[in-house]
Amino acid sequence: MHADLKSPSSTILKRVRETVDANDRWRNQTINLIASENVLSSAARSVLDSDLLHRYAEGHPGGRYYEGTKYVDEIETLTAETMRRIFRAGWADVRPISGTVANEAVFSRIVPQGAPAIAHTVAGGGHISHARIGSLGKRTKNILAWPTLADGYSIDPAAARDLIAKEKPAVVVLGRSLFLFPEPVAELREVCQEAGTRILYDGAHVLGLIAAGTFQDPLREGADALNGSTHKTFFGPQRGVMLSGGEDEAFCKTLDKGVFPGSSSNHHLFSLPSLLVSALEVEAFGKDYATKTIQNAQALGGSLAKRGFTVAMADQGYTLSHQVAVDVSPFGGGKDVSARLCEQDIVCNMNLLPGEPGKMAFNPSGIRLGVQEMTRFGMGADEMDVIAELMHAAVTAARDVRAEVGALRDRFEDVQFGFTPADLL
Ligand code: DSN
Repeated sequence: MHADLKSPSSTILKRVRETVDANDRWRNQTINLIASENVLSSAARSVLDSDLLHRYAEGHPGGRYYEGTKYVDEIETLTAETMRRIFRAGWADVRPISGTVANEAVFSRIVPQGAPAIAHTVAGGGHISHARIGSLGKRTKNILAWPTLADGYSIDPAAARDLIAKEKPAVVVLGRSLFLFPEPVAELREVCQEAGTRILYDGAHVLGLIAAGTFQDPLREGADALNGSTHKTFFGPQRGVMLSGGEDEAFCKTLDKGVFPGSSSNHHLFSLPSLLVSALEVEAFGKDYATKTIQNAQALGGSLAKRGFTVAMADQGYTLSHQVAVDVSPFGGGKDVSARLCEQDIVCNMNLLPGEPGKMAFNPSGIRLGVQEMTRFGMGADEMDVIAELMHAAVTAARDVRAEVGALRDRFEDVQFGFTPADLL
């Protein structure tokens, strides 16, 4: 049936197609440095559009509340098995539909109302779900900030141990959104055990690096639970995952209840096969990809510094992850600079710098850059240097760089480190 060609709905329908196509065309011409995003392989994309878009599957394979789930049961079982294998985890739940939903599932079950907790502040790079105004804040407002060293970024392990021993928090949250260096999980393990404190490691940003063994190994170092989103350095579709060692069955059962019925019912089945394909890609290509991603982040930091930018944590080599943070206050601050870069087709976000007060969140000094997507398109250190040059030209308004950005992207159009649809046949 065709809509009346003069009706408002027909105009809007046409606009839906136009905007989606325009976004596709534009994003293919941009250098995307948003640190929380990535792109799917052609194989992982090819299984997104299926009948599973329409279906429900509450509970677990073998214990569903709906009939008709025999095929999704198989996919879900294989996905959980693959995740357990990749992370050497005794227990995995692949049902959370995002990292925040995974966090909600943990907080809702292990944090008694009003109990003390320790997490990074948003100014300290923490995620909004760890904050008083976020998911953890629904359980408790008694959220203490991690004490930091003079660099304003690193947790002070001695002061942190004292704080845990004194407050005996229900949970401590490690992992952040501005995530440059590993967290001191091993250093805090013993005091947490003595205090009856659970360690939640939010590995959303660095999940692909953890999978590859190139960052840190939270479950071996002492984290009780490892949560993450599956679409940043772990380059799958937009979902979440919860992992645990599995030795403490009662704890895993508690987490399981936190996912269903605690924080989700159906779990967006259409993207589960895509997660399985992506997880198998992480297993096959993840080490090479993660190694190159970290090298590229360090190269971008060096190339920006060479051009006069102040890159955060320079004395510690800028980063051991996919991210770098840059002080752009001499060029007008993070809000203005990120907007100017976007006008030139270089996409990133404004960000508080380590040590900067939270009240500056809407006009911070910094920008956060993530190289994980450009690395997946096959870029290396030479391209990082070109990106630094284009950013410098854009930020100093030396010239319009959109044509150069587009030309660079034209050379890197195909997603690497993945399978093709033919590999699924
Ligand atoms: N806040 C997002 C980020 O780090 O970009 C993730 O949820």
